[in-house]
Amino acid sequence: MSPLFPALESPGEDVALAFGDRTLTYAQLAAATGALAARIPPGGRVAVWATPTLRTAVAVVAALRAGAAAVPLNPKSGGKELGHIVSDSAPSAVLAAPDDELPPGVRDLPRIDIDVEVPGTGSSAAAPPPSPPAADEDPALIVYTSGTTGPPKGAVIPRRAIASTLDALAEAWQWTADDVLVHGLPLFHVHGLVLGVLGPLRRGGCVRHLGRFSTEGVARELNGGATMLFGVPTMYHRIAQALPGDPELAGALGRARLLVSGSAALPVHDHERIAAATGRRVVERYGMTETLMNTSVRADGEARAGTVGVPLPGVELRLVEEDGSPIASGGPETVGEIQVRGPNLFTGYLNRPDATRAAFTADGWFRTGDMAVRDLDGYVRIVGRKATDLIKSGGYKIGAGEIENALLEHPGVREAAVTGEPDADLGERIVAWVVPAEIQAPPSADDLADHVAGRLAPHKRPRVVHYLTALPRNDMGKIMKRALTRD
Ligand code: MCA
Ligand code: AMP
Repeated sequence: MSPLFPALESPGEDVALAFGDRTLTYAQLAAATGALAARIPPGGRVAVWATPTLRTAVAVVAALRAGAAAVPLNPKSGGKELGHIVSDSAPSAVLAAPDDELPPGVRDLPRIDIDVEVPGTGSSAAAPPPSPPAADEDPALIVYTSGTTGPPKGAVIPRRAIASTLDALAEAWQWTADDVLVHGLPLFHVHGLVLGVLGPLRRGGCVRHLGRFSTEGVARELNGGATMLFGVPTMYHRIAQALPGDPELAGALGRARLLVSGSAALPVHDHERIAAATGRRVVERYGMTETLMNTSVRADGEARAGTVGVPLPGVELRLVEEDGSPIASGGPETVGEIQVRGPNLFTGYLNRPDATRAAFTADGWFRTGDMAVRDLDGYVRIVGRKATDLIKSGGYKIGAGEIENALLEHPGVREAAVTGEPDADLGERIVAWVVPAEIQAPPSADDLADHVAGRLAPHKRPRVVHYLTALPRNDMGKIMKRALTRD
C-alpha cells in the first residue's frame, strides 16, 4: 500500500514530535525509525513498552515502517494482565527504552532497545523495504480491549483501517500539516496512539505530548501555537472545573482551532461550562478500538452538546432493533443499537474466532453494543450501552467480569460483584460488592484496590467497596446486580 506516513518519504526540518523539550524533526524521525525498523523482524508482531514518551512514538512508527504489527503494553498493567497479553500475542521481541525496567514475562522476550539519537539523517533515512511489502490488510496494531467477561481481547487493526480513519478525520476536521496537536493521553490505546500520534504524522503536522495531562500544560501549549486539543471527558471536566479561576486557560482554549473529546460521553454541563467561559464548543467524535472512528461533529458543522455528529466519510452506520432488524426511519425518540460497516473496521480478535463471529452480522456489520438515537438531521446521540457490565471510567473501557475474577482470587473474598456508578470526574467509578470470607475480618478497601491494581491495572481498581453478607441472586443463582444495595 502507499506509505502510512508520506512525510517520512522525503523528510524536511519541520518538527514532527515534541515530548517536553525533546523534539524530533521529520528528518530525524525518518532516520531514527529507519534505523530501528532495520532491527525489527518484518511481518511478525513486536510488543512496545508504551510509556508516554518520544521513544514509544518512535518505536511504533518504526514497527509500522518495518511492516510488523505493534502490540502496545501498558507499563502500569499488573502481572496477570501483562502475562495474558504476552502469551496471547506471542511477540517476537519487545521494544523498550534502554532504561525501562521490564517485569518478568516481558523481560524474558528478546529486547530491542529504542534509540532516538541517530547521527546523520541521510543514508539511514529510508526504512528498508519490508519483504514482502506490507499490504493494506496486514495488521498494524494489536490493541487489547475489555469485554464484559474474561481477559481482554486483542483487536487486530489493519493498516487500511488506520489510513482510512485518519483521512476521514482530516476531511471532517480540516486537519492539515499546519496543525499542531496537544494531548496528554496514554499511548497504549487508540485515542492517544492512533489519533494523537499517528494522526499528526500522517498529515505531516506536529504533536506536542504533555507526558501527563494537566490544565497548565494545555494552556501553555495552546498559548504557544498549538491548534488542536484531544482529550477524554475527564480531562474536559478538569478543564471546566479550572476555568473560573484561570483566565490564561480560558484564553488558550478560545484560541484553539479545534477542541475534540472522545472515548466516552462528554457531559452537557461540562460542554456548556467550557463554551460559556471560552466561546468555543468542544467537538465530539465517537469510536471504538475495533472500529476506530465512526462519527464526528465536523469542523464546519454545529457542535451540539450531547451529540457525536454524523458518520465519517466511508463509514456506514445504522440503528437496529433488539431482533437485529434495521430501523428504517427513526427520529429522536427511536432508540436502537449502532451497527457500523466500512474500511475503518478491525479484522477480528486475535485467536478468538468465536468472539469475532459474534461481533459481526452475516453481512459484515459490526455490532457496537452502543445504544443511540438520530436527530432528524442525522446527528447521532448515544444514550447508553447494551451491556451494563461494561464500565467507562476516565475514558477506559473496563469489564466488570475481569475485576470480579481478580477480586475472587483474593483470599479474603468469598463472593464479588462489580458495577459502575456515575462519577462527576471519571464518568463512571468502579464499585465492588464483596462478601468477605470472614465476615468479622473483611479485607480493607485499600487492600482490594491494591490487589486489583497489581494484577490488572490501576485504572481498574475499585474506588468504592461495599461489604455484604450475601449477594442477591435469582432462582437460577445468577447475581441480580440491579438489586445491589448496601446491607
Ligand atoms: C492510585 N494509584 C494507584 C493506586 N491508587 N496505583 C496503584 N495501586 C493503587 N491502589 C495511582 C495511579 O496509577 C495513578 O498514578 C494515580 O494514582 C492517579 O490515578 P487515577 O486517579 O486512576 O487516574 P488519574 O491520574 O486521575 O487519571 C485520569 C486520566 C486517565 C488522566 C483522565 O484516566 C486517562 O489518562 N484516561 C485516558 C483513557 C484513554 O486514553 N482511553 C482511550 C481508550 P500516576 O499518578 O503515577 O499516573 S480508546 C477508546 O476509547 C476509543 C477508541 C475512543 O473512542 O477513543
Ligand atoms: P474502547 O473499547 O475503549 O475503544 O471504547 C469504545 C466505547 O467508548 C464505545 O463503544 C462507546 O461506548 C464509548 N465512546 C467512545 N467515544 C464516545 C463518545 N464520544 N460518546 C459516548 N461514548 C463514546
